[in-house]
Amino acid sequence: MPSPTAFITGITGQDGSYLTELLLNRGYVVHGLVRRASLFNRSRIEHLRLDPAIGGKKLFLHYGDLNDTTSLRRLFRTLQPTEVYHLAGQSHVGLSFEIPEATCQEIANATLGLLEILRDQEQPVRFYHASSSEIFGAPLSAPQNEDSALRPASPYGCAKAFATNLCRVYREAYGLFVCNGIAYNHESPRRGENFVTRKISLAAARISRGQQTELSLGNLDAQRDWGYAPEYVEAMWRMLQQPSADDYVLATGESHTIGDFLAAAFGTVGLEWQKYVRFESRFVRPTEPVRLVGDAAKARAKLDWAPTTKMAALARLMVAADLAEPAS
Ligand code: NAP
Ligand code: F7E
Repeated sequence: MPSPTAFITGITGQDGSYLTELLLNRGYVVHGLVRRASLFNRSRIEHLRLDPAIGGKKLFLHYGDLNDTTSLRRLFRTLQPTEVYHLAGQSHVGLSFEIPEATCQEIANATLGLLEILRDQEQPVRFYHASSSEIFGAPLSAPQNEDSALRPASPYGCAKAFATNLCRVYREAYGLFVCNGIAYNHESPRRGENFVTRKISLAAARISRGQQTELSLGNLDAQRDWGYAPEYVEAMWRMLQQPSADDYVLATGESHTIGDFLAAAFGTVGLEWQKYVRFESRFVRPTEPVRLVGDAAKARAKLDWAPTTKMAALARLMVAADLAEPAS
């Protein structure tokens, strides 16, 4: 049997890097889309690319861009993937208020472009779309599940809601195998440094080493359902192994404030966060989801998936990883 072939958009991102490891471990040949940048943007997968048993043998990177459907179409024709994980896009909710057009172009229109390419494939292809809890934005009730109303509260949430609905329409209209993973926040030591959990874990590590004196943050009362990214990519893979395509909420079911995460992270290094955190209004968003907490009962029942790493353990492991990095 030939190895299954996966194509990942967003392979250089947090989730893309963990998913690549998972797929390689399960015998896949993995192809990833990378975009040209003025500085190399592959640090999260460099250990795989430089492994002589993997790079150029089981893992292949291809230049491209979500905005360039011609080259995406060509890649599909050449690679003939059996599974596509569409993870790429502008992923910062706060920044989506500053660059709304680029955000919507990359998330909404680019997903439409990929779905159109998918329609034209001759071989059967299974497609994962990285949807988000941000589609629920200002929810009418908590916890949210796959049937909750879409009430986005940011340009990012609007774009993800559009793409999520489009995936549903293409699944119904054309019988395509398209799944929405409606993921709540998932974090890790590979999280981008301008997301709140990583900002906090880095600050706790640096302050404890005397390399930083304070941490500027916005709204500390916001609540989030935080899980551990490697566990979430397992669910993405399981979705594409099902007999039929569907949508699944991926969440821990627990909600915590930014203050709770601060306490857990700074507690790891024996510091009181209140002494170091200062408010900075530029980190406050024009609108903010109220209480996002997910009900992952369907994923538990159908995918046999349940996240085990909860907020406090997550904070501890992220601070430990940042402490283990050489001081810079
Ligand atoms: P991430 O770390 O920000 O990674 C985003 C990836 O998209 C990177 O590989 C980035 O490339 C790539 N990308 C962005 N714009 C692109 C473009 N125009 N063309 C090609 N590639 C482009 O995000 P993540 O945390 O791994 O999340 C993966 C996906 O899940 C995203 O779509 C995100 O919106 C969604 N999501 C994430 C969470 C979460 O909590 N992590 C929750 C729900 C949904 P560069 O490396 O070159 O920047
Ligand atoms: O913000 C508050 C901020 O940027 C979390 C993405 O993966 O998950 C992520 O989006 C909360 C918000 O993540 C700062 O206002 C306070 O309430 O870490 P974040 P996010 O916006 O929840 C969803 C599910 C995705 O789909 C996204 O792709 O923290 N907050 N002070 C701050 N946030 C940031 N970034 N920086 C601060 O200084």
